[in-house]
Amino acid sequence: MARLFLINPPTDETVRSPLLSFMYLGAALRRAGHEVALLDCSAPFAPKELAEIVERAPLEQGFDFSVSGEGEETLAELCDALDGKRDLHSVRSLAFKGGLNPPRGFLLDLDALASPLDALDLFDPRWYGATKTVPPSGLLASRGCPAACTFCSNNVTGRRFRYRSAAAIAREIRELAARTDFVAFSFFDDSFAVGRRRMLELCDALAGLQISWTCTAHPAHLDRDILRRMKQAGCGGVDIGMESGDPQMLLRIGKGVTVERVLEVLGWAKELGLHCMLNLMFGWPDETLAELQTTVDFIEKAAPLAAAFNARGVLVPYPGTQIYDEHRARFGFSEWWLREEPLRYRPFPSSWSLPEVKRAYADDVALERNFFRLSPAHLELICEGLRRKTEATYRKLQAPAAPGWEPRLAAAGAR
Ligand code: B12
Ligand code: SF4
Repeated sequence: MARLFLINPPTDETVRSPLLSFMYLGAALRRAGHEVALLDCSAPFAPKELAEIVERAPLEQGFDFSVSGEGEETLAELCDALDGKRDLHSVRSLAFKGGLNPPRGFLLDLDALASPLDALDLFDPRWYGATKTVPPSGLLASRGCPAACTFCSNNVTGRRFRYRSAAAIAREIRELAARTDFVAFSFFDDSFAVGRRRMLELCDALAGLQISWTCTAHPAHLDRDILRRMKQAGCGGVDIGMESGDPQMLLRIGKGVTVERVLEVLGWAKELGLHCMLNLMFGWPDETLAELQTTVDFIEKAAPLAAAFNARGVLVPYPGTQIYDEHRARFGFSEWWLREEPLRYRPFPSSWSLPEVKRAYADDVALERNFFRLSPAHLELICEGLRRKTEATYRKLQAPAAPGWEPRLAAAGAR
């Protein structure tokens, strides 16, 4: 048996609920017979100072192993190898000094994973300012996304779509409701609504559970009927990724959706009382001022239908994306994350005042970094786009909510 201490490092923005990745990893390690403890330093009241962390887990600088991709099997096998039960070279997706083992591929049978709830007791409620078990703010119904947006960095979960059975998800929700005050959550899936038959089964299983949830979905997978079923199953809001309001740019970034479709989806969602957050990004490589202006103008066009717009949204060329590979040499940002200071997004607002919302919506460190060497005119127009997203969202927050609509701000977000 190996003894593990998982540490989630402190983050500028605090995270107020147990980390889903550590729940999956902790549960997998326990099932494999290892002993686990953890510390979520991103929680508001968790120890954050190095001295306090070292007191719990004697730390040395550096690392001996690196795990790539989904970690459940690899980490458990690494522990077995450290216990002398298997050869290090047999642990796929593991790298170490003198060894780079082949990748294991994506985990295919998600229902076979140990339940993440088996590790919920490892999170101390006091880290989150609570006295009893805090439920996670997100669950997973699937991993992966079949789309191929050129800017998306979902390397860990990848393009291969895998999903859990509807019954297993409903069971997990029932168990959480029995163990905690669990009433609302987000599905953290890359792309929630893939597969019509799957969606209908899942909505049937969720209906009647007395829960409220949100998700992120691709507009191509949403129609009026699916949205209606989602609403009946407790869905309160959907984040949809559009990213550009310009038809040519939508093709260039491989978004796989048209402007007309997005407007239709927004209209259906509004009709049904679903809070639809529209995600738009700015600063694509070689984006012309006219293309950028089209997106900025689109904000006003979508505003009567969308319930909110995402905060920030200036493109970052993350490693592993097509945009990074194609443009890194020309713009000189190869391995920027090793050579430059980390991008430190400033914390999101906790107050609903207009100045705070404005500050947070426009406060995009990627604009200052200017990866794609945009001209001053581009930068000014992007600022105008950020302002318009803020104002349109703030107007919505101020307006009396339609039945079923809950005002909420875009989280720091996945895109
Ligand atoms: C929820 C979420 C957030 C939440 C996190 C809240 C919380 N309590 O978890 C918030 C809103 C804070 C957030 C913020 C950001 N996010 Co985010 N987020 C996600 C999201 C939707 C789900 C994460 C999740 O729980 N996945 C489920 C778990 C099971 O998977 P996992 O986390 O990948 O963990 C597995 C492996 O990574 C690995 N693993 C993880 N930890 C460890 C540790 C060890 C020791 C080992 C061996 C293995 C291992 O094993 C795990 C199990 O298989 C993902 C997209 C996605 N579907 O994964 C994006 C995602 C991770 N986010 C992303 C981004 C870009 C951001 C932001 C930078 C956005 C921004 N511009 O501000 C910030 C960064 C915040 C930070 N300080 O790091 C990108 C990451 C891109 C990249 N390559 O770095 C993703 C992939 C979305 C995307 N497609 O672009 N995010
Ligand atoms: S941005 Fe969204 S739709 Fe596009 S590949 Fe990534 S997860 Fe899929």
